[in-house]
Amino acid sequence: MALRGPEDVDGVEGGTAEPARVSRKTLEKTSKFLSFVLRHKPEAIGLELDAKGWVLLSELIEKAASEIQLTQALIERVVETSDKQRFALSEDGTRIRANQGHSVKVDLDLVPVDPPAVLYHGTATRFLSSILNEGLRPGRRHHVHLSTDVETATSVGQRHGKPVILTIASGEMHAQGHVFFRSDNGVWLTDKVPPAFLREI
Ligand code: HQG
Repeated sequence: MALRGPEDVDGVEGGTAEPARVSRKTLEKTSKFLSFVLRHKPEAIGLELDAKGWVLLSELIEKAASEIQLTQALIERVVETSDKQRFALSEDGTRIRANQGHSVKVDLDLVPVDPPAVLYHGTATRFLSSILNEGLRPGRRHHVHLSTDVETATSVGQRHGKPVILTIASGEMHAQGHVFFRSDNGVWLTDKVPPAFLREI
């Protein structure tokens, strides 16, 4: 569910210790913190992810306490409202993990899937010549991240500077043996994209 604007302050249900309302700013700050510890640096708060990237909410709340005040209701709210569905709760609601984007080693049980004929990657103009030379590389993440639409790719690219969009001949790559995955939140992933399959829009 997308938030409607800075004035959006939907209520948090349940739990007497909970604030009645939580601001968008709090949701964003919490989401960034969760991305940091669940994707990149769990050890920063002495947390250990299991092999599949999950942690107990109770342990996360306790270990994060010196940095940020979390509650179960706030975490659930962040999971629900994340524009990119960055996080998942376990079926019994006791554990959380990031859906993708990790730099720490985790096994997300990704299953190879046939990609659409074309996918998109948004990047910044300053990376373009290097990318057209070397192809797309995963950097510190596990995979190269690709989108099904130009709009998403543009917002991903904007995070790094002036955006530029590349089309990926994913159907052709797949036919030539490259493996694709789709994360639970709909991001397409592959190990690398050689320059021959890239085109600037
Ligand atoms: C670039 C966000 C030079 C690449 C998004 C990108 C995504 C190269 C940057 C997710 C290169 C890496 C990932 C090469 C790639 N030479 N630059 N050969 N190959 N690059 O942040 O794809 O909001 O690690 O183009 O939605 O931007 O965090 O990857 O610009 O799904 O949830 O190196 O992060 O999700 O940057 O974004 P990143 P990304 P969240």
